[in-house]
Amino acid sequence: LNQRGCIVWLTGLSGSGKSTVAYALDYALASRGKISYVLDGDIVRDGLNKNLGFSREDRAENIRRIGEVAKLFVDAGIITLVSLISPYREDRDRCRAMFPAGDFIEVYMKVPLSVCERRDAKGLYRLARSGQLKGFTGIDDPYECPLTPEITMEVRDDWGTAILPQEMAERVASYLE
Ligand code: GGZ
Repeated sequence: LNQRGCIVWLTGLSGSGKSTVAYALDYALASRGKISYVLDGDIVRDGLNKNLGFSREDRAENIRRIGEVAKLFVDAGIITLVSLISPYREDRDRCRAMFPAGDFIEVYMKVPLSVCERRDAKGLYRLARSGQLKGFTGIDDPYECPLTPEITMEVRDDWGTAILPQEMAERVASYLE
């Protein structure tokens, strides 16, 4: 294997583009001959974490388990891409502490709530705003942004031009190189 494992941890609001960037990065790495794998909250919550909801405790457990699974993948030499809202700093930092310094790359998807809400791909923000969905991150549940992420992704560059997911993925891939 011509690579070492490491973990790329994408955090941000629902609709901030974590999974889109994770899969674009998966593709960008594959085209560089690297083996990666996406651990996506949405998918893991369908299987391994089926018994977990969105309370403070359940989110902590969701993140802990995915962190542990990620550790196994990294030990196997895989570039592991984690896509989780992971709204609490404490939970993210506990996962960071499981890896040697430099092996945990936190990517903050810094997308304003208004933008995520306008996208509302699954209609969950609308449900949350109308009170039909309680405890939704960003609406009536907290999101604590990272204080010193390795990489911060914004939706637009300094000239106001939109940054595409593929460009974001390339940026992370270059960082990893
Ligand atoms: C936040 C929720 C909630 C609540 C359901 N709060 O946009 P999505 O739909 O596909 O991504 C969200 C996903 C979040 O799961 P995570 O495992 O990433 O969350 S955490 O890290 O906090 O454990 C959203 C959907 O689940 N969803 N209810 N109340 N997101």
